[in-house]
Amino acid sequence: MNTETKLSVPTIVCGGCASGIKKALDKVSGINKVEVNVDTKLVTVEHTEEVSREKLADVLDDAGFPVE
Ligand SMILES: [Cu+2]
Repeated sequence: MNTETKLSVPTIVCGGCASGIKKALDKVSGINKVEVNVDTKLVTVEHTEEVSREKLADVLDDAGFPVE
């Protein structure tokens, strides 16, 4: 089963941020799709139910993009 989680990341300002976020989340197993919207500063992640919102927030935090 796939779940979708949206995370608000205020520090996203450009495409470089977007690819940094995608790169960081790519390393996490159970993630199927990552969309980063630079305008709305929203990260949309499609993932299995084993991946928690906390896990996603931790990964983004470690990559330098704290979740609001
Ligand atoms: Cu950037």
